[in-house]
Amino acid sequence: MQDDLFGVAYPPGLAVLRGFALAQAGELLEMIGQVSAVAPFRNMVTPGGHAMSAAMTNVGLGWVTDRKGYRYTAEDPQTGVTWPDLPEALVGLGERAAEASGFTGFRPDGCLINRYSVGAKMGLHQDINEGDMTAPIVSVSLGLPAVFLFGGLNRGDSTMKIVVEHGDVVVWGGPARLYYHGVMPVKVGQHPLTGGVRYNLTLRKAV
Ligand SMILES: O=C(O)CCC(=O)C(=O)O
Repeated sequence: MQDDLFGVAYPPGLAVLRGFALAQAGELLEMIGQVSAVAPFRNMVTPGGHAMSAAMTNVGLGWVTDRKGYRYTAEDPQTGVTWPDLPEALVGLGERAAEASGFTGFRPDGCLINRYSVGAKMGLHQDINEGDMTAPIVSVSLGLPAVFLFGGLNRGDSTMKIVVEHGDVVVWGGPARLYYHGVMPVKVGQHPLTGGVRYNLTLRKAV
């Protein structure tokens, strides 16, 4: 049985695939470098006017936030240019991870790339901007470790703490698709491939 730091069992619909993306990590990091050269990482602003501590960019359909709200766009609002294509290798990784977690037929059309420097975090939130809630979310961790928080359908529900390391993939869908989740502040560290940074690739079926 899979469980969190404190031995709490994962809820139905949540899977943690340890090391699932390890063999592709180098390729993924190279892709992040290429993407960020044309669609730079930036600290987006929430509708409430707060800059997010994780810097973001996208491939495929891109998730964005600004004073106008949260949404998916085909173009990078910063440059007006279409987000870089979602690489087929990333689509394949998402499909295989979803399949291994019991979700068949997942075909992502967008991937948010989060970059966490030391101290960056992500508050508890639900992924609700996607058009197809039958599709799971596939979340790939690279570089420094982090504590991933996974709660329930209500913001105030208790959260489990799951340490996610380089190459781990977390998948949630079905009954857990709308569960609140977040990331605790990333701690100081050095990873041989990313230095003092954590990356997260979140594959979604946006439309
Ligand atoms: O960085 C992570 O592990 C999770 C990212 C996340 O929750 C999101 O992008 O919605």
